[in-house]
Amino acid sequence: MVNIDALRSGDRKVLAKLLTLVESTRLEDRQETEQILENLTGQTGNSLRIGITGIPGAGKSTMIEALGHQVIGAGSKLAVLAVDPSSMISGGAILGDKTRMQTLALDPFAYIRPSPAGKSLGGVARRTRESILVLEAAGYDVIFVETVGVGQAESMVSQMADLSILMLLPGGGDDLQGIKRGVMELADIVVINKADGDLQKRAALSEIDIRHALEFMRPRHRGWKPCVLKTSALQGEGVNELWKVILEFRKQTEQTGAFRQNRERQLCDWIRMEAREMILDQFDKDQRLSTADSVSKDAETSSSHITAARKLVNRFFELSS
Ligand SMILES: Nc1nc2c(ncn2[C@@H]2O[C@H](COP(=O)(O)OP(=O)(O)OP(=O)(O)O)[C@@H](O)[C@H]2O)c(=O)[nH]1
Ligand SMILES: [Mg+2]
Repeated sequence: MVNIDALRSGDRKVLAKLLTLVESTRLEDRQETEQILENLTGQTGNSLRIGITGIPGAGKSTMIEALGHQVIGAGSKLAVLAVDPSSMISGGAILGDKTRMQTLALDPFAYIRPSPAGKSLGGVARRTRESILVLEAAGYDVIFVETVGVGQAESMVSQMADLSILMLLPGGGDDLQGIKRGVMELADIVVINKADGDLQKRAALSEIDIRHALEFMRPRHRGWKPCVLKTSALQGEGVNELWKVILEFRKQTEQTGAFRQNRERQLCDWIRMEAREMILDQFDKDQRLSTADSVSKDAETSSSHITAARKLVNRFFELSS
């Protein structure tokens, strides 16, 4: 059993062990994880959860590292969860991140956790959410969830973050780098990174384009209008400003109540998702429903596969009531 007191007092070994447990899909580990999460209730929820998404190489990790030093300098503890949903396909390109955030990885007030490949987006989402809770119980007050943008990933992150940062590269032109409108709509702050050297001019053009595009978008949180910022994570330019905007977001949305509302909505969605998983799990496990005999009997006695499926559902609910 994991020692929760040690977790709270900042024992990194215990933290790593617990995160490994959360990531495990073995049944016994799952049961232990659920027990531990029960015991953590009341000690979670106290962090600022920041999602940061963008194409590979946009500079997400470099930015987190630059912001990280500010966060730690201001007396906070920072954690980074590097989630790579594309690892389901590619085998995990993001794992190099730990080495990229080198100085942060050495800081005793920072904790960086690259996420191993997951089988499904749902599994990755659950694990990331639960890891956030564990990190909060361990006293981390700012948690970054870094993920490569692959369409669904942005929406997954926005379902667990208090605010979402979308990181773009200077593009120019009006195509917005093929960024789909839906992805922009999920951002509270858009950052145009690598606004340095030869790219400065293009970054300025991109900023105009994006500011214009954002004007026509519906804000996600009451009291917050999505904004755009130019940065150079590498040279540390615009990093202070970005942190200020992040704090301003928190202040504004706390004042309007949108911050709390967002958390409540996320919790409700999460509960529904878990419930759905539980139902599916029970359905799949129930031998009485999975025997070919019973299903083929339904098929024989039904006018169509839809009627047969409905019979199966009814039997499931009868058996589980
Ligand atoms: N010129 C310039 N290069 C940058 C800047 N930020 C990051 N880079 C470089 O871009 C490359 C990718 O940076 P990362 O921070 O690893 O990018 P990432 O978005 O985390 O990449 P993935 O995790 O692979 O998706 C590195 O070589 C960085 O040094 C910047 O502001 N300006
Ligand atoms: Mg990265």
